[in-house]
Formats: sequence, C-alpha cells, structure tokens
Amino acid sequence: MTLRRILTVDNAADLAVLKRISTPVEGGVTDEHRALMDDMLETMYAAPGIGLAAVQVGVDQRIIVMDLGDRDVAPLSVNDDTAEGEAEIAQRNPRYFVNPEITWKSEELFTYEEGCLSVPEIFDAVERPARVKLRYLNYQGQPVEEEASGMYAVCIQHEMDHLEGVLFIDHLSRLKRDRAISKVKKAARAA
Ligand code: K2U
Ligand code: ZN
Repeated sequence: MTLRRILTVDNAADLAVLKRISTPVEGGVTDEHRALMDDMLETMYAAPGIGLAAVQVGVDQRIIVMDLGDRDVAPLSVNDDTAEGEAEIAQRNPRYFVNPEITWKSEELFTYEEGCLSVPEIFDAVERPARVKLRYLNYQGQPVEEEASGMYAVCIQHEMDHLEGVLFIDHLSRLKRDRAISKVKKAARAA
C-alpha cells in the first residue's frame, strides 16, 4: 500500500491534470488496477475523505473509490456537519468503481455543501439530481447496476465530475470559482 500525493488547484501543473478527461480502463480490471484502488483508498482515508477519483492522484484512468462509512444509510441533511471534511469512518465500507456511467438522473434535485480534497478548505452549495442510476465494474471486474440516493448520490456525481475534468467549483459562479482558487493559492503560499 502506498500513499499517493493528492493534486490541488493551487499548483498550475496539478490544475491542468485535474481538468483532463480521464481514459476508460481497457481489457478488464487487473491486479494492477486493484493495487491502484488499494492505494487510492488508503490515500483517501489518510486525507481524510469519503471519495477519491484516480485523476486526483495523477492517474489517467476512469476509476473511483469511496467509503461513506455510516453515511451510507443515514438520511442526508443539508447542514450535515460532516461537510467540514470530518470524514471519520465509524466502520469501513469501501466501494470501488471502474468505468462508471450514470444511466439515469432524477428530476428531483438536492443541494449539498460540498468540499474537495483537491480544493482544500473551500466549501459551497452545489445542486445535483437527488437520485441516479449507475453502471460500473467492481473490484473484481464484474458489472454492477444500482441506484444511488442521499450522500451516495452526491459523492458519486462529485467523483464522476472529476473523471470529466470538472471540479465542484466549476458549478459555482465565475466570481466564486476564481475567489476559491485565489484563496487556495494564498493558503498554499502561507503554508
Ligand atoms: O475530493 C473529493 O473528491 C472527495 C470529496 C468527496 C465528496 C465531496 C462532496 C460531497 C461528498 C463527498 C470530499 O472532499 S471528501 C470530504 C468530505 C467528507 C464528508 C462529507 C463531505 C465531504
Ligand atoms: Zn473532489
């Protein structure tokens, strides 16, 4: 298991990588992909976070890992105090997604205060479909189809955005986005 560096928007080279569209995994899920997912999961737990896309550790593959802990079943509240990145995991419930696709989105929308490990210390409200249907390959490379709601729906859409080179701040106004990037750069300089 190797902890990987998480790319952040204050670094111009990192931002260029984070804006790329990730490449689909070809030829099935291999031991190499599983080793990457193991590293991504440990990197996510150490951050701490509840989701991570491969591009966030500089790997150009359509792979996501997630662990919502006990949030997996808990109803979502807009003012969820965990939005401050307190991603303590009560019991581990890792999920792995290779070549994930969203096949259906609900008309119903939900607004949640999102954060991102690649945009440190920035949180803002993002509106997304409340429920989505997914199709993906799991850790063993088997096809899975399921519906996501609550925090699962918020997180998987946030991570799927990463595979398209989209950050949650791209859903905000241009002014808010630019201010967020400036704030992250200023914090990085001060660090
Ligand atoms: O950077 C990432 O992609 C990990 C994200 C995943 C996420 C973003 C918004 C809403 C849900 C999940 C987070 O930084 S992980 C930190 C976190 C922890 C608990 C609740 C929300 C965000
Ligand atoms: Zn993110």
